[in-house]
Amino acid sequence: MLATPETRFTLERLGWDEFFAAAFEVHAAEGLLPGRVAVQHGGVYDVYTEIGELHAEPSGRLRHEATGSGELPAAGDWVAVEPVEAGSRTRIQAVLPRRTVFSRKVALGETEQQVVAANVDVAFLVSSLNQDLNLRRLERYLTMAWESGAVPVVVLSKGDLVTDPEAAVAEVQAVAIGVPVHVVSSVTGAGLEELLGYLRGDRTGALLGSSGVGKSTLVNRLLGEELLDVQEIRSDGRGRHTTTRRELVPLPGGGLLLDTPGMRELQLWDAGSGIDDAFAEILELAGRCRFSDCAHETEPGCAVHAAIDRGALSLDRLLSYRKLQRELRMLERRQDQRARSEERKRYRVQARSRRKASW
Ligand SMILES: Nc1nc2c(ncn2[C@@H]2O[C@H](COP(=O)(O)OP(=O)(O)OP(=O)(O)O)[C@@H](O)[C@H]2O)c(=O)[nH]1
Ligand SMILES: [Mg+2]
Ligand SMILES: [Zn+2]
Repeated sequence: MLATPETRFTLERLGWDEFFAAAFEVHAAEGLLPGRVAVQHGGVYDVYTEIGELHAEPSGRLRHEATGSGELPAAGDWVAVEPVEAGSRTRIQAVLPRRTVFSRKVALGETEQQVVAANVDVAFLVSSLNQDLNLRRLERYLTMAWESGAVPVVVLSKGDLVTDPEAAVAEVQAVAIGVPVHVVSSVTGAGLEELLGYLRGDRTGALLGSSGVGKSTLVNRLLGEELLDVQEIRSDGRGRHTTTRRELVPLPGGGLLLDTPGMRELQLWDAGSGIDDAFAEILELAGRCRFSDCAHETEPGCAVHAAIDRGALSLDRLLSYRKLQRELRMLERRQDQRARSEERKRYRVQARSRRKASW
């Protein structure tokens, strides 16, 4: 069911809980309304609220004080808006702290954060079974998912196109250690119930993966007949409904799915511990190397290389780990530089408002 101004959802149905309620208290005191961002298009946001769906723009202050696009609202964010009539335009005054955030770097060589999905509980990492499964790309997604704070689940899509997915599942399991792997098909419906299981209790799942792997088809399928209605002639004969684009959609049976556009390049953003989770077995092996500062190159007594020699670890995986590590170190250095220039910007903004206040 798509939200229209007449469609209202309770906050709980949208994933609201004590964490957000506590963060919202100060805004409630200002008479603001909580809402959750369904999608952003050209600087305007569609926001689900208890009074219906609103169109909102960030207030001048919010825009002004944001030090980067990462601080502006994104799909999945909880925001504080000025209360207005349902269906009309309003302003977003604040973005509530994010419980989880899936970010990437905007493009190679830049240090701008792009928030792909906010407040996601479960990150469905989708790869299609009919194309070449790219394990290295999956490792990248896993690193980002762990870093986001969401729980990763691997989804192998288009199961109807392969007769024996078992080999692919085994390959994936070897790099997605401890992560559930599901084979699904939007054509036959196989495996879809299992995915819904992760969203019980109105949790939010995001679909992440390359273009064409079937993310949007999966959302449509899980939305069921209600969405198909949208593409049919309206009963009052006034022509077609225009299908409104949404990224975050409440599912009929509970829970929400956040569809993301396919990403051509997935540059890491956070230089945190996600990589340690994604490559936990390498870290574990490293703990058994003779030298505590072993670089796993040519050192004697290297447990990582011993594991490669006996076939317990693939060399490709070690190389992939190194590549991501290098990328993160480089990013960290750039972010440090950027942090310093942001500090200066903040200082200027504060100095300006102090001047204003003294007028
Ligand atoms: N055989 C088969 N085809 C599928 C399945 N799911 C999706 N497709 C087809 O795959 C193509 C791409 O599907 P989309 O859902 O648009 O893929 P997407 O991941 O949303 O792509 P982007 O929006 O570009 O990121 C379409 O032609 C779908 O019909 C499936 O389970 N089986
Ligand atoms: Mg899509
Ligand atoms: Zn070593």
